Amino acid sequence: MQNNDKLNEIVFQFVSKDDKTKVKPLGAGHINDSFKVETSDNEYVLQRINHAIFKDVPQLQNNILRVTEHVRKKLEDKNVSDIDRKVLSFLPTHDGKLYYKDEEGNYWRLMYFISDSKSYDTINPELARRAGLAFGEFQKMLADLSDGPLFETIPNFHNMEFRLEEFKEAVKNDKADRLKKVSDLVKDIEARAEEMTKPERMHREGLLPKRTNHCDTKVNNILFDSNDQVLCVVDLDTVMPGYVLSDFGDFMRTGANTGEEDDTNLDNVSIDLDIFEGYTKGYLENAASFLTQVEIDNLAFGAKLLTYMQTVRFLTDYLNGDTYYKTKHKEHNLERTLAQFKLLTSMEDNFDKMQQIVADAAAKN
Ligand code: GN1
Ligand code: MG
Repeated sequence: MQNNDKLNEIVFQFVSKDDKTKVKPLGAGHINDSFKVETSDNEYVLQRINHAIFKDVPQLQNNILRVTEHVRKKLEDKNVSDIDRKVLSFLPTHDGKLYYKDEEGNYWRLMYFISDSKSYDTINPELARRAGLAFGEFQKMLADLSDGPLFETIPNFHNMEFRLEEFKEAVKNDKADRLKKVSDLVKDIEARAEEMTKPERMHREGLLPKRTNHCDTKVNNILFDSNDQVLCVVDLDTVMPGYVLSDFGDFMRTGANTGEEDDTNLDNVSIDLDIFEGYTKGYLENAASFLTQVEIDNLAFGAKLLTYMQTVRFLTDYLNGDTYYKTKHKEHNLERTLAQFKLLTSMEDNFDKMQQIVADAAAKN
């Protein structure tokens, strides 16, 4: 971890030198490192961008600039109040760049901290409905982004065929000598591969469009104000073309889980149908107008898919010896895998109900 002098020096690439700067760690992301920065007159979030994962930082930051400027313009056109708390804004460096590259080759960025905001890891159905409205609105606002599609910051990010290729490679190489511990799970994953690669086939057949998606719609990527009204959608690294069922599904994977993402007590883990319903209602209220029937029919499937995908991604990383996700201990990726797989089986058991909830909500819009 960087020491404070070093972090201050990085902050001063973006703002003028200040004796009162305080920097402390922030958040629980699995990829980037985040810090809260307080100066005499402002609060910021400083992030070290993981460039082993986001390989083209200039393009990544350019995407984020396009997205935030577009959203800001939409909010201005609607005369929304308090816009600075409703869309992120990033500071350029003194020489006008959207990131700073230090001597060690690390990439950094600085954005304003959204004041009096909070995020939740566990929510209730009403907050889920508000989150659904927010992510629906987010997709809607970005539907007419000018200058063509966004850059794919991680190629094939939510492409299940690609994720299975990576997984097969990891099984074949068994780099960390862990395969023998997980051979049953490997079979469980293989048994579902055909079903889970359906979106890619549908896309090739012209049945499923790509739209500008958030691609990391975790429940804690929504900021609420002190009255529990949604302020802002954050974590824009992966905003890029994708299937809407992915964004819908990733929220359910995180927000509609009665347990934790890495819960070691699997009895805690199951699909919360009330949260599922709350989010679905909110989401469709804003999104039904631009979705096709095929997209709507596949939303509930998206919840299974993203949970399966995360199972595969955690297990792949476990087999590779923990090279992608930050881990707290050496079995962490396996614990995450097992919890995600348990959630998947709970969704499978409740799939008819999930489909019915989507159909009922769609009928009202
Ligand atoms: C990562 O860093 P974080 O928590 O925002 C990952 C997501 C996964 C998630 C698993 C770039 O997101 O795709 O769904 O962990 N982001 C990247 O919780 O891989
Ligand atoms: Mg993220």
